[in-house]
This record gives sequence, C-alpha cells and structure tokens, in this order.
Amino acid sequence: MSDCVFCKIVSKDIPSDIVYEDEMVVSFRDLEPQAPVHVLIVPKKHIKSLNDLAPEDKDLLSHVMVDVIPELAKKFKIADNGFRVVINTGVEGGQTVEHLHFHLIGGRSMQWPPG
Ligand code: DGP
Repeated sequence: MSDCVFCKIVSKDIPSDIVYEDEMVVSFRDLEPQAPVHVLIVPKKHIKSLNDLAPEDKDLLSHVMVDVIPELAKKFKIADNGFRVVINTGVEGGQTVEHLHFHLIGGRSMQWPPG
C-alpha cells in the first residue's frame, strides 16, 4: 500500500535498522523501544491487522511463530530469560500502524496486566 509506513520500510523507501529479513517478513528495531530489545516483525504482504487474516496466511503466521521469533530470541539472547510477543489490534488494542506486526520485547522484567 502506497501510504503505509511499514510497506515503505519493507520496500526500503524508508530506512530502518533491519535485524532479519527473508522472503516473507522483515524485522527491524522499533523507533520507540520499550525495552532493551524491541524489534518488530512485519509481513512483507500488506495485511491490515489480526482481523484481516485470510486462510492462505497460515504459513506466514506459523513461519513467524516457529522460525522467526525463536531465531530472533536466540540472536538477542532473550530466549532463556523470557520475552513478550505483542500484536496490538485495532483502536482499543492500541494499534497505531495499520499493517500487521509482532512486537518482540525483552531484556527486562515485564509487568502484567499491560496498560
Ligand atoms: P503499534 O502501536 O502496535 O501499532 O506499534 C507501532 C510501532 O511502530 C510503535 O512502537 C512505533 C513503531 N514505528 C512507527 N513508525 C515507525 C518507523 O517509521 N520506523 C520504526 N522503526 N518504527 C516505527
């Protein structure tokens, strides 16, 4: 989508600190980090939110969960102590960028419930 900031990061029209990339996703450091490790995992395909997934997106989701997140958790050495994965969805879910993304956050103790 031409006016989507994450599509522009995927296409490299906007610079970002990319930490991982493959044929399905790109991962880069969040502009407003909430913890020592805070990266976003963004599908290259423009999907607006968790509400907009299609049956053909199952491979993408399992790839993120089974392959990408564990690899990044190891890369940033947060696998052993633990980490948090967040998918903000819609207005009340706190989603500010309308392109599905997974926050991978770690490197400090987390609180519950989130704000
Ligand atoms: P959310 O609230 O779940 O939609 O999170 C959007 C996140 O995206 C937020 O933590 C800040 C980050 N973000 C927004 N614009 C940019 C950008 O241009 N570059 C980077 N690296 N991060 C961005």
